[in-house]
Amino acid sequence: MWRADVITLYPEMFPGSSGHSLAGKAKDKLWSLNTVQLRNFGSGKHRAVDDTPAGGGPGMVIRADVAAAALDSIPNDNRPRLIMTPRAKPLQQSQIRTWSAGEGLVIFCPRFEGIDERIIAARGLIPVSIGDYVLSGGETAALVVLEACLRLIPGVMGKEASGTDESFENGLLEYAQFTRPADFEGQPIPDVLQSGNHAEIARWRQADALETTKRLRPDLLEKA
Ligand code: 6GU
Repeated sequence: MWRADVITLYPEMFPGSSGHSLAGKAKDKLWSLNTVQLRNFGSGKHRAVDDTPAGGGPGMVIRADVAAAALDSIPNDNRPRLIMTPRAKPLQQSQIRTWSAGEGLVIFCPRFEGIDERIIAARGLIPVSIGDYVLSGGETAALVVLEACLRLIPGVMGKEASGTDESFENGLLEYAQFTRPADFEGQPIPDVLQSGNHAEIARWRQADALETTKRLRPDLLEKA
């Protein structure tokens, strides 16, 4: 069973979106989730998990020793251990495929101004960002990683959706979709999609995917 351990000050944010829809139905059958309350590893009477930044400046920083204690409480198997932070390369679908095909993930969710940098080398953590903007904490980003991985676990999605005919899987954005009514407020469904000619439909979809990618994400084409 694919297993996620999430270290957080807000365990009530989990399973969140992963507890709904198809991933939710598969929970505890095809995958499992364990949350670890970082506060339980805090120091002193107040179980402090953070301290002031070395060198000064605003906010607070999570202590490396507290984070290490929380990480060391989780079975040390071969799962990748991620740390959610905007100080990382943005996540790619190819990486999600790899993680989804493995045994699971351990995900550390920082809060405050971040976490003592030394924890990354000390515990072999992989820094992961979900894009170029700033969130208040790692939890929503961890939910994004989970949702992207879970839908690729065999059996989580119905067989009508294989997860392979999708945006990014072939280096392009996905083609546009339509359904009834045939005319929506004066906008018709493209004729070819109603022709029943599967070769022509496949050609139209390939062209649409290419045109949309060129228009919105030319960077993807340069990479391909
Ligand atoms: Cl992983 N964490 C935070 N706090 N902000 C982010 C992010 C992660 N990815 C993009 N912005």
